[in-house]
Amino acid sequence: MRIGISCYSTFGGSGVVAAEIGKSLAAKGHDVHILSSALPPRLIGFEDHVTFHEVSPSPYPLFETAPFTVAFASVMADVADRYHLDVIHAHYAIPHASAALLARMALDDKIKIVTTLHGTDITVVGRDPSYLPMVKLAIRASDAVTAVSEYLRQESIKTFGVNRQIDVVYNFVSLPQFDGNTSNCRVWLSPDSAPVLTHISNFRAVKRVIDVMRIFEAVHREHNCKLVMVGDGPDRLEAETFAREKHLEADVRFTGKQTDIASVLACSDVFLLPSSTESFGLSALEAMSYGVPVVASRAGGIPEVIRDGQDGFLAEVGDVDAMAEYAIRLITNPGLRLEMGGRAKERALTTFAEDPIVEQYQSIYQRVLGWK
Ligand code: GMT
Repeated sequence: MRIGISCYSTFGGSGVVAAEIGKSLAAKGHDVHILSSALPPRLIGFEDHVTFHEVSPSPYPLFETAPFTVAFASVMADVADRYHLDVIHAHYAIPHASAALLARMALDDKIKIVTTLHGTDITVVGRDPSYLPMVKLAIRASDAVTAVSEYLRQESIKTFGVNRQIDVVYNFVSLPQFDGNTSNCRVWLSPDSAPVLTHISNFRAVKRVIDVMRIFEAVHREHNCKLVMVGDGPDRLEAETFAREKHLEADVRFTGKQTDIASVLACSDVFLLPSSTESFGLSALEAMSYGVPVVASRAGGIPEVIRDGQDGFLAEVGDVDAMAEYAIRLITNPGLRLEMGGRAKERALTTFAEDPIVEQYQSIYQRVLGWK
């Protein structure tokens, strides 16, 4: 098949998943074209059968902001026409699904559209009146729609009054298994071999990074430990200020955006994800794949990924005391941490393994094309 994949070039979930799906499909021999405003971080390195197309709207004095959706639709239509694409897979409804519908019109409906809903395109920004009608249209008019969790599928139906099939296709983990010597990165992260707590996100409000800091403050009050904060975003400055004001700086490391999260996760002891909502929580799954137990909020799709008490611990959103208690239980019980981490890794590498999930997408493409 000849497949177009549109996504954000983010370090965060939907851009990661889209790029990894593209690489996996290309490895199966499909012709994959990835469209984004910049090269997605996971697309570094040459991948046979993958072509990247940058979407860069031209400015014009009349435009207050360049019409990104129109520019995206134009590139989609042009690439689909020139490379005879069979299907466009739009990741994150805004604006990729709307752009894909425009491109399909430009191509006289000679292409199929699959839209994957990732999270805040439904639960946060998608509800905003300035986007809601177009998200609703995208769900209704796409040839197939998938959601990354059963939670998100139900939220989509509830929020948009959708009465069409929405397939649940989970995210998968596709990080290299760390074969390095973890003692090296431990020296970097924790010279005194103190336990390492880790958080990775885009530091936006939904991630509740100040709860991460408060959890660490509570644990650190009783036990020597380190906190590694990977990523960047609007709440990073507040988190750094918290560390300074609470005199935690010596034991907290803000790395900024990182492509090599394998090294950090391979040397982590507990992963913290206290988000107010997560349709899935890809960062937690990636931690699990390195045998790192997760302390997270019982929100959104997280309970579909982390089995409470088996792969980690879940607490109510905002319950920092409970999350700190769980983190302390894990860092003071190496046996528990190893046992939970082992179950977490087993679950990550089987239930959320790449091949079966990519084959689900492949099957959906064939279904909408009438090829099966
Ligand atoms: O919606 C966002 O905050 C961004 C989005 C992304 O592009 O990272 O995250 C969503 O998609 C990820 C990949 O499917 C999921 O793992 C995240 O849970 C989801 N974020 C939220 O639902 C808040």
